[in-house]
Amino acid sequence: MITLFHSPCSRSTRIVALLKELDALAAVEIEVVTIPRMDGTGGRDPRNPHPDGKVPLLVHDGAQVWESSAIIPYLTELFPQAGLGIPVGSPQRGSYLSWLAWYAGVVEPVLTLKAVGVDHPAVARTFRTEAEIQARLSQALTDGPYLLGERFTAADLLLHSPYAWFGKPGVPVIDAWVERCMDRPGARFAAEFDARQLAD
Ligand SMILES: N[C@@H](CCC(=O)N[C@@H](CS)C(=O)NCC(=O)O)C(=O)O
Repeated sequence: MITLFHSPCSRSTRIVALLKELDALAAVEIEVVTIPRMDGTGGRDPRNPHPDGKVPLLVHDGAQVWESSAIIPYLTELFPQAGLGIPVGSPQRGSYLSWLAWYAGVVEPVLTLKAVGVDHPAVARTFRTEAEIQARLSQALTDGPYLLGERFTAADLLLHSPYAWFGKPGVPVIDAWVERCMDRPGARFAAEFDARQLAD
């Protein structure tokens, strides 16, 4: 049994989008839970077994998988027929894994700290800057519509997601890529799914 612990309009929304892209919605139960929100609403949900009370959390036959950058390759490998991951042996495998790890290790801290107004030289020295993130994405997107070329992969699904929340950065090549990713069936499904949850 596979369960995704999800809270609407959060980082787990991208995992709902991934399940749709993988055609795996029938195989994964989505458990909607509450989380403490930045505006003071919500709260930790006792039904959510995540050690920090966060979402997303995937539980597969009792084993927990946490962190989006782990959950995403876990699911693309469990449901490989959709072709959203890059398999072992492919020349693009290293690049694919690097994008996922770079998201967790660099993109999320830099964009989150910027969003809350933290600006310290040590942050730039350790992680680099938003401008450098944009330069890296722009460089990758000059070779094709997606990070790994012609095909949308789970790396695009993860890497574009902060711009889906915070807004497009105003860099034409990145903005166009974010729009392409937001226009995918997965992103559209997840937005409708969350809107239904919030309306209930
Ligand atoms: N790096 C984690 C971040 C998870 C995370 O911070 N999720 C937020 C929702 S957007 C959360 O659950 N916050 C509740 C809390 O901090 O207690 C991932 O990408 O999966």
